[in-house]
Amino acid sequence: MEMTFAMIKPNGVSSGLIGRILERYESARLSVCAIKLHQMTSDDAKGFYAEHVEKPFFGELEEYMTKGPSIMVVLGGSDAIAKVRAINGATNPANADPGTIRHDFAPSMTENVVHSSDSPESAEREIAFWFKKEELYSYNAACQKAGTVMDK
Ligand code: FUP
Repeated sequence: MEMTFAMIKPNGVSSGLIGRILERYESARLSVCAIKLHQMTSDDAKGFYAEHVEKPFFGELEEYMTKGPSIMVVLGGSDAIAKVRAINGATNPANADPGTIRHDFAPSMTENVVHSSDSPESAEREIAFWFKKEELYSYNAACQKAGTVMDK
């Protein structure tokens, strides 16, 4: 079992896609181990996207990510990191396969509706970035590591 961090970005929330997106994750036998609605501040965006702060697209990314609340969610299950990346589709929706969230719902590269961790290291960092230990619940096998993920 593995845990990953996923996010339904502001246009996903404001377009009423929360239910449809979570349905895709849950249908892939992933469990919600933690969840909240949160509007990113500029500091949040700079910290979360630290690797992109110096990139030319960062201004646009920051404006988009801070314009409304996002759903922050920790998903647990077998192969969770790769599964969520596959369900989300390619970063640029123009390259996303039919049936992926970005193909079906994303209008552009910047406003690409969802995010998810790309490695065990980024999952650990991103879960700890958005959640306190007591916000993670270990109620089944898929979320069993939830309570210990931040003990390291
Ligand atoms: P991903 O791992 O799919 O979330 O994508 P990245 O970490 O590479 O990029 C984070 C976000 O920056 C993307 F979701 C969209 C945005 N981005 C751009 O707008 N232009 C780029 O060239 C690269 C990323």
